[in-house]
Amino acid sequence: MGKTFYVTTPIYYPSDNLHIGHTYCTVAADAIKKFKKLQGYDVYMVTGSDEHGQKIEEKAKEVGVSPKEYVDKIVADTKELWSLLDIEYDSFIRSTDPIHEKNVQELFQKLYDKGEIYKDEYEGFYCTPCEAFWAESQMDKDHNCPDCGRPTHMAKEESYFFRLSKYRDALLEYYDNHPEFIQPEFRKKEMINNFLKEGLDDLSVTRSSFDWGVPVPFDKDHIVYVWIDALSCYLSGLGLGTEDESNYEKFWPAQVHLVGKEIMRFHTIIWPALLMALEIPLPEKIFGHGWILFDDDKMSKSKGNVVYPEPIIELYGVDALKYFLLREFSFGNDGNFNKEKFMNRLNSDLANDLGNLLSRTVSMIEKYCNGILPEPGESNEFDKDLETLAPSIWEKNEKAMEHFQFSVVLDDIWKLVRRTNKYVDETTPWIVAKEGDQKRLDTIMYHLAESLRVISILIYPYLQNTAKEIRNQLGLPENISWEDGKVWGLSKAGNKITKGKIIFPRLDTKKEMEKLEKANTALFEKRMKEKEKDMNEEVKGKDLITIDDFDKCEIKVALVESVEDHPNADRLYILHLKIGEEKRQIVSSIKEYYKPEDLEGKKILVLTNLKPAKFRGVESNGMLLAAEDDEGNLTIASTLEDIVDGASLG
Ligand code: ME8
Repeated sequence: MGKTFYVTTPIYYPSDNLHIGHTYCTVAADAIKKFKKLQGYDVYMVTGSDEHGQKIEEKAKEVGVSPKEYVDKIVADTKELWSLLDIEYDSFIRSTDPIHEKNVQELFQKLYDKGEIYKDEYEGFYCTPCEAFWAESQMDKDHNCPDCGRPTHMAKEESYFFRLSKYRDALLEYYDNHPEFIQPEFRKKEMINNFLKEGLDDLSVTRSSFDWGVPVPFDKDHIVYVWIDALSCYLSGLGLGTEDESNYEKFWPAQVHLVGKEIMRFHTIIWPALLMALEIPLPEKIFGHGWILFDDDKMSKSKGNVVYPEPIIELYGVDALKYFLLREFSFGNDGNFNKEKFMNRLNSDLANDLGNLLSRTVSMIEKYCNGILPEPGESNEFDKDLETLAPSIWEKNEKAMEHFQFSVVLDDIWKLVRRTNKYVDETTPWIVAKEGDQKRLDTIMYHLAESLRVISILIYPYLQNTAKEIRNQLGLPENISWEDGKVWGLSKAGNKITKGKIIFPRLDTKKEMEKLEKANTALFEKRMKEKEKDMNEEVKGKDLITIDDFDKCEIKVALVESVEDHPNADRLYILHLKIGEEKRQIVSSIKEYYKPEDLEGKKILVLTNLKPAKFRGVESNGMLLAAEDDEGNLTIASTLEDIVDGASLG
């Protein structure tokens, strides 16, 4: 069996459309998948959606749809986004997938049967968005959640508890024996100092205050804590519990879970402890990356600073976004998103360096060699320099990718891109052409094309489309082999070179920044409006009644036998009615519209099962029906043809 590699993204909450921060992690996981695949690994990638929990339940309630309906739309948008970005995931696990819900129940039952879970009562500070209880000692003086920084509130509930406390020493020992388990290294220190040093409390692993979750199999009043539900998606995503568990057997344990820094605690403490309790092997590595900030602040809808990936992709392409995300930020640390930085990267690295290198190479080969890749002649020192540099990059790339240092990887590749551009300036082919030295010209052209061939292999995991386009223009086969990037001289003389599109046009930074801002705001507003529309439909829905509601009203035809003035009110009449066998009186404010003789002997419609009420001391038993327009004209409702009093409406 070949080498396997299992990589996961977090299982995102579909509480809102995903933004550039979520895209970051998924693009990184995808780059790892493509890189490892190129290296010959059998790779499996799981992503998905974490659909249960109070936060989603509340969001759905806000717009008046069921939680499942609410998440379905966002999950569809998410899948579309991943497809737009050519994300090669193998499985998209939804925590509402029935097979996953079954797995959660079975894992929970197993923990309970083993005595790892027990029932007790919990009182403490609760963070609704994180669905976590916190001890006083873990919070700041304002009782804000140590994970997300939002306020907590006091909550008390009966709960099942996982014996997390008993795993503290085992975890520390595991970290010692597996120094690469938590990456980057400084995150391990954070986990130990912030959580493990003081000792661990047992973990509340059920909720009874809301319903949207997987029920505890033996106690239907409780649902399973959303984090057990979410984390075990990494197992369900491999097909655990299905008829064919071969992928689970083949790929578990994972080589790496990529997660944002704020969920490291769940992945480096709770998840391994649960796996230890379940006697399931632990993942090899948890990598905690930093946040993409916006002007040093966390992106959030309420702050209105959310950056969506879709407009960037639409305006500048998938590869521009991927390049920026992976090159600009150092993967383990926080970084600032800034449109100007984005435009600058695009102009300098993509348009000026790579785009320019491709277009001038292809143009020159067309001009000097009739669009056919020539046979190179003898190499001089400049040529030799390139011949050694190009195939040396892979080694650096492999090293940097051991720690997922995408920015280092791309920086090294761009050293080759720039070196090759410099090679053009050094070798001055236009002068060589003037001198008529075709052999030298052939050698230079070959070196340029060959360097681009190597570049096309190196960039493939990060910039797949660009790699393909370069290969296309150079007449290279679509198939890419990592090994081919280690060797100089594999381009075949005689290849047809075809000038294609400009891969990255130069942009007017100022104009484009405005354009991007506008497109992002438009999408933000569109999404807000869609939500409002859902809400309005819900409000309208509230005004509608069912036939059962209508059936509750008893409306009958009544004969007005006599009408008298109310003794204590100028505007009221007392109407004496006969409704079949029954006699009753109602008080009505129609005095200004009708004289008693207009009404006496007439048949009108009356709501007869209305609770009796007193008007200025006189009892009214029912209500006559009348229509009134905006100008205050009023007419009493009656039937079209005559019908016996006591007849029911319906
Ligand atoms: O935490 N910068 O889901 P989530 C970088 N359902 N990354 C960001 C980011 C930003 N500004 N914002 C979000 C959850 N992310 C749980 C996970 S896993 C078993 C359950 C990324 O939708 C980052 O990877 O809140 C973070 O960890 C993830 O989105 C959180 O997504």
